[in-house]
Amino acid sequence: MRVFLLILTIIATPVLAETKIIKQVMDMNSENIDKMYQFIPDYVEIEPGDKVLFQGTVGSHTAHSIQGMLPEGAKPIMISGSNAQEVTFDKPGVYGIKCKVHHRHGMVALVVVGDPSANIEEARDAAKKRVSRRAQKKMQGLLDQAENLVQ
Ligand SMILES: [Cu+2]
Repeated sequence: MRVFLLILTIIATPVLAETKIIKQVMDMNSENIDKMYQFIPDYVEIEPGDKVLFQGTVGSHTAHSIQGMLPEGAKPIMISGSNAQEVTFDKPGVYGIKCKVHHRHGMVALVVVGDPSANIEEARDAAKKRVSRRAQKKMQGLLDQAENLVQ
């Protein structure tokens, strides 16, 4: 009986994993080109095992990992042509994400999973080479934000 109750308790305990949403948006009415193509939000903090739901990866928008901006062993993110796709982030560190079409207009985002120290320095170096000039300041700012979480 006790074992049965224990099993029941385990089954009934809700999984604590969280899901955050990142939307891809296009605002052709914006006067500022940096605001025309965006991930909103462009920065999220989650814990290992949590998920991000990428929404609006349609039309010309995509969500792709930026080369060198993901923890070792993590699977690169490659989403296109999907209105809603969930990604589970298991490995701690920072994940740079770009829209392949609009990253040159500043369309980049950063997902921080747990302690960013796993790869934040490598990611910063990679960003200098792999992120477009227009998105550079934004991405370095997002990395600065993540740096505050280093334990
Ligand atoms: Cu885009």
